[in-house]
Amino acid sequence: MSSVLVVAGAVFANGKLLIAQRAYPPELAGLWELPGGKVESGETHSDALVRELCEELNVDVSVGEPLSEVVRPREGLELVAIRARIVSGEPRPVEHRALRWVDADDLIALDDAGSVVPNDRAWIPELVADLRVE
Ligand code: DCP
Repeated sequence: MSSVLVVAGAVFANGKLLIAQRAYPPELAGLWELPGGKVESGETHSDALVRELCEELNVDVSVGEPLSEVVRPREGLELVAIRARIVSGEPRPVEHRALRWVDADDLIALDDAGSVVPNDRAWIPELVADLRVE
């Protein structure tokens, strides 16, 4: 049985975190996430994140350290979030409904409102801690 690994980018700039609003599937549409996608065979996590953020945001990123929380919502699915910074390009919502730069309070408010993709909620404490020191 093959398992699916998803990498998601925690992109920081100017003291804020970039989040993206999903357009699909219907049960996730309108909710905010760290942008990313599935690691393809032969790719490292870092390769996959660079490719996904190029495809989804049209930016080049440099990849940093992963968050410590690995999300395993069910057997065969694992999500890893990795810190990244934009090297070139201005992010555009190529596949998402919208993009937003948030500070710690914005992120907490979105979570309290039930507007964060369920799998990504586990990363919020670590993201908030990072934002507080950005
Ligand atoms: N996912 C998530 N949180 C994220 C990113 C993804 O919970 N921050 C989930 C949603 C999907 C799965 O991971 O169930 C794969 O995400 P995408 O659809 O964004 O990934 P791809 O772009 O690789 O998939 P596809 O090309 O199939 O649309």
